[in-house]
Amino acid sequence: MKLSGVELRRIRMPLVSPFRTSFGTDVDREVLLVRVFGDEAEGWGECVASAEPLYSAEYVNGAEQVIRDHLLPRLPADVTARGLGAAFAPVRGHPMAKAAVEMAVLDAELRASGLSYAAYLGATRTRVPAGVSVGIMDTLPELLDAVDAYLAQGYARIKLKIEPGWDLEPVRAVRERFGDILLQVDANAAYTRTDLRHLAKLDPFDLLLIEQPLPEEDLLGHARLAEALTTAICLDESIVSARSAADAITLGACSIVNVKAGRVGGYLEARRIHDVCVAHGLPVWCGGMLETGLGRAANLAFAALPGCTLPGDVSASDRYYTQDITEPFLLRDGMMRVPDGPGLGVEPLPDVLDDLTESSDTVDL
Ligand code: OSB
Ligand code: MG
Repeated sequence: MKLSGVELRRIRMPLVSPFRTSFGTDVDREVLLVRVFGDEAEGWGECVASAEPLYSAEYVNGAEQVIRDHLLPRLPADVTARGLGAAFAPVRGHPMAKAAVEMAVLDAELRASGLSYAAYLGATRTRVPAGVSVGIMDTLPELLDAVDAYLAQGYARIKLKIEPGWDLEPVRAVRERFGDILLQVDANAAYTRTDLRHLAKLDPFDLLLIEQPLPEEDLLGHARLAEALTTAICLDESIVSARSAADAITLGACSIVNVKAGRVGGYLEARRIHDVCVAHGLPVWCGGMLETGLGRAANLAFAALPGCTLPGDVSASDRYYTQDITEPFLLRDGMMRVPDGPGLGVEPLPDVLDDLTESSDTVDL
């Protein structure tokens, strides 16, 4: 497809409540949207980079600059999503920036051909179970109230964010109060190899998994932890490509993988990671980065792949935002519907988008 221009639009979305992790607290999301103008169709992409480089090295201002100065100039005259990997390969890193462009190009391509993201990726389900990620709270009663409300809404799985000082007690409290629910934890790399014996104290709570306990680079540490714990180790930040997934699996660093397209450079690489995991017999699940309805649509398509056998961080729009930029995604019987229209199957609501927009700039190609 030939592109005439690319719009880079910045919006600010207030979160319904502050979201605290081991690396920081978010009260809103500063989102970079990428809109490609193709001769056959338009397409939308969402960049999942946060305002600050705390989850990974990327951040939204940097991603915008990389897209403008280094990725858009490398777009070939005739663009295909499949060709972007090679076109962008000379630019080191910046997977979230690359993924946002790929998402928009793929959306345009699929809208033109009438195929949905789900069909293109190879999804096998029309609905997927929804998990919810619960931030660190000031007190245990607040946490129990939050979990209670999510369970009442029907969420199929609870993920507690943990950090040193907020781990055993919240897990114990949630287990004691709610019994035999699907429960897992996410440390966002807040521990070190010296915490091995402390983390083993999570074993009696029968968690589905512990996500990314150690730093991104510490594959060997995760492998040692996996030997010492009965709880399954799941990697998020450490898995940056299909190759790193294969290496982590071979090393025994994880037995479950969280896949986020933004973290790995796009949905095509995400699909390859899914396939590597399936080939090794590992369960996969779709992670989240507090996406708007655009990113959520694509994540739901991914979450419907056959290897995504655990509930993903694909919650309803109202878990994040009072007003989403698309028609809201709803939770029904603990499940989310997978969009089946062409491309992402959803579009931004123009008035809402304009209200939330802080800046917009169209780059002519
Ligand atoms: O580690 O999975 C994570 C949000 C922002 C950055 C990192 C993570 C998260 C979440 C929220 O856990 C997942 C979601 O519901 O989008
Ligand atoms: Mg995580």
